[in-house]
Amino acid sequence: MTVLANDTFLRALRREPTSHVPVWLMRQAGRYLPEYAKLRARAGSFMALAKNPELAAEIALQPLARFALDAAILFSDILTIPDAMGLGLSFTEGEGPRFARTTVDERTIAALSAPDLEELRYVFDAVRTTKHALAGRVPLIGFAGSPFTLACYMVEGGASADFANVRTMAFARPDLLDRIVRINAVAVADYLAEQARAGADVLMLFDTWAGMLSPAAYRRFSLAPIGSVLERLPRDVRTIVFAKGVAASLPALVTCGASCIGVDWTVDLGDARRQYGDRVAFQGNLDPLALLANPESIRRAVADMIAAAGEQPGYVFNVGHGLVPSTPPDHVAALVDAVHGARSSRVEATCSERSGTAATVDGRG
Ligand code: 1CP
Repeated sequence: MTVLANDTFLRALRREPTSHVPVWLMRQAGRYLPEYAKLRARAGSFMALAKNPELAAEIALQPLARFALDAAILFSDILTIPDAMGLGLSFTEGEGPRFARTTVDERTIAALSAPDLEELRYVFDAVRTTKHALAGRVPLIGFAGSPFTLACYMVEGGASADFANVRTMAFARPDLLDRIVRINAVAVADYLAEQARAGADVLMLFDTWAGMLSPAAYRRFSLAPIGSVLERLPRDVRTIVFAKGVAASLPALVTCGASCIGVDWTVDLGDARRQYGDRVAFQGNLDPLALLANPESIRRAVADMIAAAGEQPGYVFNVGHGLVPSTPPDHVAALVDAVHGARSSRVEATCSERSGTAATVDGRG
């Protein structure tokens, strides 16, 4: 039984009072850290890092050595699943991901199936190694792409400014897109459940391209498959769904079944918390570009955000999308300190009686 030294993040996901606002940052391990760039250069490719459990664990812990973050995230990528489906993933320097094969027509889509989890064993090994290296310091987040966001890359064959092919498919052959997201939902659920078995404390879905769809198409091709993923996960594991570009669909999103909703900076956090804060926890939602401004503006932005979030339990500070590569590490330090400095005195009294209680992974539900 693993005892967590700091379970503030899990408490916030359970909407329990916390002694400080927990904070972690999407893409906290990555290209803005010189120590990452060094390892990346030595390994030669992103996949060489992701497929090596020791290196993946080392990278996941790099930001924790610098900043007092309240959670670690597995070092991997959302595209591991389509790779294991046989689409042939590679990452080209500066250009992002590329698939050798796409799923665009009747034949390739008919041939598609959920991957053998054995093909993804390196991910579960990375979870186990990272969990061990953390030694109970903070919880570990396991993750996957949402069925729809994965479909975007599978149909397009890589990154895209507009994902024109998948958006066209939603009209021309909705039956084919339904099949892709249905298969992805099974794959993602099995993959996340296995990450939980390997030691992940929290499971997160990244729906980065949700905003490519109309509200009705979003419900059909993204939210419904997310619902079926969440239904298949073990009941005792907390879940986060991050969705970008769907502020208008928030009323539907909060009913998806996740413990926590991650929102981008176009969502009014105060409104969201007032309307839905008694039902789900929220995570977000500072524009990651705020971190390129000076530390004084960062501190002001943090104070404003925490004021907007209000005092109701169930809030996790984060950015509204991943940190950009040009983020100065010093600015991340200023942000984390500002989050931890805020509000801590006000709720201390509520939590002091609990502080002696050791949290266990078993008690995370
Ligand atoms: O060149 C390199 O070193 C590779 C850059 C890189 C890194 C550091 C990629 C390629 N992936 C990752 C790690 C990663 N990706 C993590 C773990 C690190 C952390 O968060 O600390 C996570 C959670 C992801 C998730 C991810 N990958 C998403 C969802 C989150 C988001 O940012 O929207 C998406 C869309 C991807 C696809 C992907 N992988 C890599 C790149 C450059 C991209 C984006 C491609 C695009 O622009 O469409």
